[in-house]
Amino acid sequence: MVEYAQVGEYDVSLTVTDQQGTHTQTYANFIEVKEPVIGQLEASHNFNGNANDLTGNEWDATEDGIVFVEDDERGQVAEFNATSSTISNHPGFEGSAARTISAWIKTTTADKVICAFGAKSKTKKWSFRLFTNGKLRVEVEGGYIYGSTVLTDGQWHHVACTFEDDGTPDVADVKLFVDGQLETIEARGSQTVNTAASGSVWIGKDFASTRNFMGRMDDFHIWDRALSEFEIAQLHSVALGVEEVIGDHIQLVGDKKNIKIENTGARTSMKIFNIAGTCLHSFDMPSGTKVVPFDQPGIYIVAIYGGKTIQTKKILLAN
Ligand SMILES: [Ca+2]
Ligand SMILES: [Ca+2]
Repeated sequence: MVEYAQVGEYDVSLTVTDQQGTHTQTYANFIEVKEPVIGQLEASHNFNGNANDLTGNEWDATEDGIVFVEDDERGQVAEFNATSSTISNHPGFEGSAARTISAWIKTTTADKVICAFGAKSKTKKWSFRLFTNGKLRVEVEGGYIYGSTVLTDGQWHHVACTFEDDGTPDVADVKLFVDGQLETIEARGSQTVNTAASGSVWIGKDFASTRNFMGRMDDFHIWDRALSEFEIAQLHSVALGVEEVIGDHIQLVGDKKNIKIENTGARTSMKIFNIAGTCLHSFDMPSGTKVVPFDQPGIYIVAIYGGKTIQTKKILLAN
């Protein structure tokens, strides 16, 4: 394995020698070493009995009429009744700042809002919602983009929008995701993204009083960068918790910047990845307890290798 101490581009040379002589071919800038991608999870609301932010960033939300109920599939979730909402202390994003919003939703009612911030004037709004046709939509006032999957089927769906300034920040650049997959875009109406400062993020409402969310919501996340398709797929595919059991013998507990692993079974091997898929730790785990430290809070994926099977769990670490 070759290790690079610094980010940058590196040439690769290949030298072949035989009886005829030696030939070297060099490929310029063949390897690009990038900064590791870090999961900048800004706010995380699991709605387990309250709307507090679990990241430790203290973006707790004010509950305005929502209730917390036990859902058969997802445990404790928030229930919205079309007049309720939640107002996060998170200030949202200004201008063309990168962003990702993700959540689980379950609803039968179209034309409702998942989250919004900014101001109701051209280019200044950010409303992430279900359009009148039940499809996932982002609009900025004067421009929009929407997907092709109807989400008002009364089933749980993972939804996300990501945005990154490509030099010409436009709502047409937004990526939408349903159940971990990039959405096929059905329609877009171009408009600049220049979100106004609003000081808070509304969860379950925007500037139209008829659009308060109706249904259930869980695991609402705000990230200060555009997550990749791979990361969104990870968010969707693996359940998230601060305590998880893997198989009969492995217990994981997320405790601030540590994951504590308890193994009451035989030796096994484990890997821990960040949400971008970079392997951060790889080790054999004998029977006993091990505490694995991390530099920062975020979502980490723990994989246990036993024979031909791999089991994975996602652990949220708070500040
Ligand atoms: Ca929950
Ligand atoms: Ca653009």
